[in-house]
Amino acid sequence: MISKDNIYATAQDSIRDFTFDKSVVEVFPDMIQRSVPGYTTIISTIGELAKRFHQPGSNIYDLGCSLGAATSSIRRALNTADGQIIAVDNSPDMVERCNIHVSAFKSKLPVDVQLGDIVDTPIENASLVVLNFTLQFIAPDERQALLSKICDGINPGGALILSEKIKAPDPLCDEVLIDLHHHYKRVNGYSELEISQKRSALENVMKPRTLAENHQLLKNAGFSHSQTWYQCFNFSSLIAIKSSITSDKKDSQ
Ligand code: GEK
Repeated sequence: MISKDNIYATAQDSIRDFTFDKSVVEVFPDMIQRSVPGYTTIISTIGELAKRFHQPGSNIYDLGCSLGAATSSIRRALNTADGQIIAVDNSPDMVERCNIHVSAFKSKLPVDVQLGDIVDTPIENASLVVLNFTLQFIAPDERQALLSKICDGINPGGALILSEKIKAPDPLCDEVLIDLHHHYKRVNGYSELEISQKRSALENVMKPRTLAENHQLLKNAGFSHSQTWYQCFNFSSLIAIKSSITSDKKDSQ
């Protein structure tokens, strides 16, 4: 049974910075479903993209895996034992629950769920890396190095799926996107109090950038191709592909 997210339903004297603790883990599937427009579409498309980019014997990384929704989608899509998924999260509560979900899902494709900071996770022999709404929680000045490390660890022809909350470069348009997102949350049953308390809790921990800034980070990292394949309001998902021609990285600089 999915527990309902009512973490911010009652007025709090002071709003603590948002953390992925036990109380969040309990309600996470409901929270992300009611807060992120297109989450279901993005999760199922990650499976489709895994079919396209998986290379036999390679690693697939799910970085900031939470409860393993992207991992499960990939395992549903790839009926193979030839490779493995490495799923990483730095929240011990998430990792503990993710392990339970992974064990309950029967699939040939093995999964190694690791507790760790994705900034320090080695990436090697990767055909697909998934950052599904995780980069936004990494300090802005650490994002370029992380994406460069990911690109270096991806095999030629492999890909990164980068889903992010974004901001619009034009302040008035950004306000429109934020209002549309708040309307989405209201329609999904969140009150004004919940919306505003959650917004305060995320203010210091989630730092969205524009789509153009994210594409630039991908290009600087060495991805020769990138495309926004999904956007609804201020939520987006990008696909970045490492060229199968190894000289491409030098050419694009
Ligand atoms: C999904 N991808 O359902 N290292 C490792 N994990 C981190 C780090 C870090 N430095 N920072 C944050 N996290 C998932 C949803 S949620 C997005 C991802 C959201 C983890 C954090 O613990 C949390 O589990 C996840 O990134 C972000 O497809 O809640 O908006």
